[in-house]
Amino acid sequence: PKTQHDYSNDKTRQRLYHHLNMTSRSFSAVIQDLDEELKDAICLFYLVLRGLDTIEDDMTIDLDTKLPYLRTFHEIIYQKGWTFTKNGPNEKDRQLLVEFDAIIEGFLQLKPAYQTIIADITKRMGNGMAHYATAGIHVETNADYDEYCHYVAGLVGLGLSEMFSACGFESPLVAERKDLSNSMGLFLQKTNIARDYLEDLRDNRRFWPKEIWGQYAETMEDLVKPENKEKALQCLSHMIVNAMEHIRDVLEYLSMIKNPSCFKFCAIPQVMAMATLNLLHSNYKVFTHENIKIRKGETVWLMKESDSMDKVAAIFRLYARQINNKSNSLDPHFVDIGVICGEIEQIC
Ligand code: PS7
Ligand code: MN
Ligand code: MN
Ligand code: MN
Ligand code: MN
Ligand code: MN
Repeated sequence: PKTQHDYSNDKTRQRLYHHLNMTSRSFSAVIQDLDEELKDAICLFYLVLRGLDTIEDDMTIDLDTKLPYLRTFHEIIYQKGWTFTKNGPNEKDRQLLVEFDAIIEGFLQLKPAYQTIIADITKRMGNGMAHYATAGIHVETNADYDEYCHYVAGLVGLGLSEMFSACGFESPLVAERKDLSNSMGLFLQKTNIARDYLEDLRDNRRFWPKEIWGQYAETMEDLVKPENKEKALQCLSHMIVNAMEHIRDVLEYLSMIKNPSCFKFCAIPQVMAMATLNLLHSNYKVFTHENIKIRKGETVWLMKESDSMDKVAAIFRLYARQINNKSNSLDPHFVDIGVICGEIEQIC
């Protein structure tokens, strides 16, 4: 409970949570349920990175303009009054950047320890994004794929773990396990990249590594050709196995988290990713429809159930079984998927 009532501060907060609601479907609720000590810091962490990602995603900004913004975004967040109006009118989160002075104002009111964590992660993410946005540089190998996902999502896991340990809600061990924190982000990002095949390709963005798709087609866009349907589904299974490799780490990380509000915040996006992988597996819609999503009712159920390790483990087991049941025995990844799904049932 607040002891002081500062109305100007309330107005700043109101604007922040307005932007959070406008820019995130899934994160808005879980962030607002965090304990007071972390809520504003994580809300601002989200909004700063959402601003950075909006610049990365905007394919209407030429590279000579985009790359310097990405590389200096960690300095921009200290510049009171800064706004950005150069991005394309159709960019989904344009308004966040147009009113970015509100985010900066909130950021500057955070405890310095949280500001430092956010600025450090923003610097590393922005430079990583700039590297992969550079003309002629693409995600080619599986190592590139892990590196790109580390920049855009693994680093978020590292920063969040530092916040959990810094505020005393979690043991210092959580921040020390950078490997597990990284996997928390990679599992989410790889699921997102598998799902967004068509959307990203339409925007001329290619995140599926050539080391994987090259085993199934001559070019990445060839996967959508009807005559390549079987190969496309095999390639998709390969991407799903690659993502599922992070589940062991995800479950180990979640079993370290003791604070109930941190636990739900961490667990909900992970169970939603697992439900999404189940929806994607053997589903040709990945190559024909954009924006495949789990049902609203399923999301509501997952958000309600994800409040203990036992229940989260049960959810992972449930989807592992469904994924395994859907596998086609002629798929070259039939055995790999069976092994990982079997392992999930063992661990939990
Ligand atoms: C600070 C909560 C909990 C230890 C904006 C949460 C976009 C998958 O690419 O819109 O637009 O299709 O679905 C989130 C680890 C990051 C990783 C990354 C910041 C979990 C900028 C989420 C989120 C670490 C780069 C989803 C990474 O966006 O995708 C905070 C622990 C932002 C987390 C992006 C993707 C997030 C993502 P897209 P989405
Ligand atoms: Mn992006
Ligand atoms: Mn994005
Ligand atoms: Mn995406
Ligand atoms: Mn999205
Ligand atoms: Mn798009």
